[in-house]
Amino acid sequence: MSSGIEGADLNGLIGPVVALTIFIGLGVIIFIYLLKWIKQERSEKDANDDTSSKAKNAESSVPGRSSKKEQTGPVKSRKKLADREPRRPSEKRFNHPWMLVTLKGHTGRVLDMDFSANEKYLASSADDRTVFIWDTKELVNKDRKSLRVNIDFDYATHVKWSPDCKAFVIHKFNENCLEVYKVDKKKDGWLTASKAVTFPKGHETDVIGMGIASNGKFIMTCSNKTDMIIWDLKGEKLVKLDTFLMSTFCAKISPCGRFVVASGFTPEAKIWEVVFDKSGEFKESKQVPQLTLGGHTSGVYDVAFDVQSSHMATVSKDGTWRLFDTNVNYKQGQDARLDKTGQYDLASNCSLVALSPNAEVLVTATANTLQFFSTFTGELDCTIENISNDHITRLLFDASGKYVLVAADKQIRVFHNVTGYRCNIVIAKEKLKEHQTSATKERLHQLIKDSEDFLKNFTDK
Ligand SMILES: *[C@@H]1O[C@H](CO)[C@@H](O)[C@H](O)[C@H]1NC(C)=O
Ligand SMILES: *[C@@H]1O[C@H](CO)[C@@H](O)[C@H](O)[C@H]1NC(C)=O
Ligand SMILES: *[C@@H]1O[C@H](CO)[C@@H](O)[C@H](O)[C@H]1NC(C)=O
Ligand SMILES: *[C@@H]1O[C@H](CO)[C@@H](O)[C@H](O)[C@H]1NC(C)=O
Ligand SMILES: CC(=O)N[C@H]1CO[C@H](CO)[C@@H](O)[C@@H]1O
Repeated sequence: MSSGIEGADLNGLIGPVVALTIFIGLGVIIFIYLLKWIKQERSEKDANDDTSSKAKNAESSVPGRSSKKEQTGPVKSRKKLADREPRRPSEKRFNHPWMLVTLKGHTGRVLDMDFSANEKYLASSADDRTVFIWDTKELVNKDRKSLRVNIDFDYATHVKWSPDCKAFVIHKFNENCLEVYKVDKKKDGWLTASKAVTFPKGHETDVIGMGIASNGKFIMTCSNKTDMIIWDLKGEKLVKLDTFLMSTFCAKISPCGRFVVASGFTPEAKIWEVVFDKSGEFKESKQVPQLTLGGHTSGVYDVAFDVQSSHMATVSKDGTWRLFDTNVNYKQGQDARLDKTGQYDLASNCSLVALSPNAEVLVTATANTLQFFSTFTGELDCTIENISNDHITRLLFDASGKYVLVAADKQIRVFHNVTGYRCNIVIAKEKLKEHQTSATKERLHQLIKDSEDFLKNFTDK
């Protein structure tokens, strides 16, 4: 409008001065429009960026992140470019009533997670050359503490805590070897970590499994071929095993620290006992055929344990999971017993399984889908889809069984074990049908009530 008036003036009267005014006026108008447009863009972006402000604050509270941005100009500008790209909907907008919080801080794919035995810390590793240590007490808090440990020229495919919680061990991808980091308390109560020991290289090909026995007696690594190594904690090889699985997909140590398990191309998971003599010297590792977890018709992708190593679960390429009772007298020739089996959504060529500490809930992950099963009924309770663009890399229950942690892309998402509360009710009602003392009855009724109260918050499946 104003430009119209000034345009009329120009027709009649003074030349250059007015022309200049017009020029400046137009400039100001354009500038104001631009400002408005930018503001709008921003607020839209903020609204979309993250529905959970908790997670967002958490990201900014991670020490080291902001300083990294300041140091490295190129990263900053690259990030800006990325912001302008069209948003990939499932990544940015994913939310679910069962999801409690998202742990952000990694800038690469999260590859592994592990809780310390004292339950105080969660360690996570990613291909961004970092290991993060999170304070578990404050996982839900916006101001949760975390420590970022840089891995020089390499990244950790696996990270595990030592049983005394004073060190963690990583497997480095490029060098293909283990490295131990000492963890110390600082004066303010939080932690620092420093490189302590590097083990010699043990395998020629990629390592697919690594663990530290809870009794502190050995470390296990296994390659994607068939070679598994049992190490002592100083980095000496105690023994090298052949898994005879053609190729190995999964290798783990049982929570009790007595067994190692491996699965792969063949349709069963095999178990070895790692034996030490009374003086603590390594004696032998021998396969326990009674505990072989079999019955699948195709390769076994993953194996999981409950907290007492009395149940083990497998997921297979044949589209089923199987839960075994392994609390048997195998020395007397008793075999592991099949407890329950079920079908899961097999959408990719690598699936994961996790078992709640009390073995009542079994969770499978395949591609970017999670499925929760009750092992009491064997039924599927809930499917959560499209958690991320990339496939899920790790699944982990916390020690209380309240939460399931899911690593995918750069995030760790924490879900409520809602299925566990539903199981509580079903199992308690089942127990009430039997003869019980009045104290037990009261306890069961209380458990049912508490679980129902909790579930009121999760009416939306
Ligand atoms: C095993 O690891 C090697 C690299 O060390 C890789 O080239 C190969 O593809 C892997 N095999 C499988 C089956 O993943
Ligand atoms: C799984 O399949 C994808 C393609 O569908 C392939 O790129 C990948 O290497 C496969 N992974 C394994 C472990 O076979
Ligand atoms: C998940 O993604 C697939 C493919 O993009 C889509 O068909 C499906 O509807 C999505 N499911 C949910 C629950 O968003
Ligand atoms: C249900 O949600 C409310 C509000 O978020 C919360 O105060 C309450 O503690 C929750 N109940 C349970 C049993 O978790
Ligand atoms: C299977 C399982 O561990 N369920 C647990 C889920 O969380 C509730 C609340 O802590 C527990 O009571 C369940 O045992």
